[in-house]
Amino acid sequence: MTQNPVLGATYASLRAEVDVRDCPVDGRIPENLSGGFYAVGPDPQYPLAPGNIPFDGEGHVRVFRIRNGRVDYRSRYVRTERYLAQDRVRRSLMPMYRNPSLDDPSVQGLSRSTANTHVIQHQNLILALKEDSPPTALDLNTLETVEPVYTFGGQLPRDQPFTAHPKVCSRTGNIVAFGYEARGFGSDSIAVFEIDKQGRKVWGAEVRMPYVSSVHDFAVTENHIAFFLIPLAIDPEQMRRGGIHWSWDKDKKTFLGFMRRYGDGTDLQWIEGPARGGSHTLGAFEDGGKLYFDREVTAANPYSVIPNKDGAPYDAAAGTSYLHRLTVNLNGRNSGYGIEKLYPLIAPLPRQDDRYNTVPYRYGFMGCPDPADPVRWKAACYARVDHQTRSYQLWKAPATQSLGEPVFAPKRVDAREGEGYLLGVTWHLDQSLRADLLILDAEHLEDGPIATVQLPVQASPQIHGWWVREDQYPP
Ligand code: V55
Ligand code: FE
Repeated sequence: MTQNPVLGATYASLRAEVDVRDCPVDGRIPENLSGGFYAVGPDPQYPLAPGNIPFDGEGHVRVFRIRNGRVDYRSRYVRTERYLAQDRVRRSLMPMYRNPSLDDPSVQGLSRSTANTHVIQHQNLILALKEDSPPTALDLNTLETVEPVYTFGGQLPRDQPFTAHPKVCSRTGNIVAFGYEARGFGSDSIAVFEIDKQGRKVWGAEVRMPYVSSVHDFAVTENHIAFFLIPLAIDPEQMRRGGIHWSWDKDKKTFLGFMRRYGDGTDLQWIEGPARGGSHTLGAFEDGGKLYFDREVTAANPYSVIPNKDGAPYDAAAGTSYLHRLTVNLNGRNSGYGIEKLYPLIAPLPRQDDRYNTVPYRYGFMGCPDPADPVRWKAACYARVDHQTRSYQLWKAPATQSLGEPVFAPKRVDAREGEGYLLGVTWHLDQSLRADLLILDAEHLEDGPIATVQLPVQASPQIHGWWVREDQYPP
């Protein structure tokens, strides 16, 4: 899943569901840190079939619940329809990533979701997300699965995909989301929609993309939605041979698309650019008639586990991502889009203070290799970038530690942007991957962890995580 050995332990399979009450803490949990750090990753229920990829492991969710200076840890597999069917017969029934043609006949009509990519909170639920399917709803406190296919009470079609990277609108608190291949497997349709805090769908539009691409993430601003379409395209021929959904087709173009929020989608413009890759948005906003879309961008195929269509071997240097700022004019004509590299840090999983998902923002946080020796990934760092000064702060972990994607937790509901803590899991490469939760002061990363919460075991695998503030827990 990743070409580097330092972040690699993040994806090590575990299988065991774990409960630990009162984890030992080195240092002190800050008094103003209260809430839950949730995360999910693929943890294959049964061994992956030959040719399958780690993106297809079943989702395993975990939470560090922090309250009154104490930390309880819990992890549970997501009981998706797929998980439950496989559990009954004790074997894999959907053996290939996003290729239903090899499925066991007994699972026809069931959701193929692994729920393994991201988690967000909605009311008293954690929604575990996989971009090819609707969410799976888990109890916020217990992590027990309460609804394997969550449709917001029937407001979304049971077979409509839901992105793993919804945004929470900074002004309304609405969940802004989309689903691609929305009109069925392989369709070029994208459904874009918005759900308010009460769970009501308040807006929806449908648009089409120039070709069927993996639309992993997107950008939302006050009045606009933007997509970055990369040449990671559906490959029907490869699927007929029993392979995965995607291959990298270097002959396809990259497009930046933007449209009005709350419109009917007919204003969508796709602007063509040179072939680039990359998956994740850091932040986005509009200002003075321009839309700014900050994201990681690679020169070519970002994934070592996804084949190049022309059969070329994976090119690690071309697949390395850096933060870039993409710019378009919202009003005038666009003959292309602006693209500027922001920092020399390798940053495949950048995060912001999530209170700023749709508005101007200043800071980004990420795990990255030591910039003094980025290619060899000799050590992992947590970094904060500052767009105002175009500079960064770093904490470098010991070389025996791998770091997962961090989340930002504000010190108070109304704390300044970036005033808070950075939380991330570290796996000890020299202790059979035993893990700790690290808590750093987000304004002084270079000081290193102010508290280390110890697990007795390996943490379950992680792709993405989410912070739920204490005031966001229903009473
Ligand atoms: C990603 C991860 C996935 C997936 C598609 O990081 C894209 C990007 C864990 O699964 O299915
Ligand atoms: Fe992602």
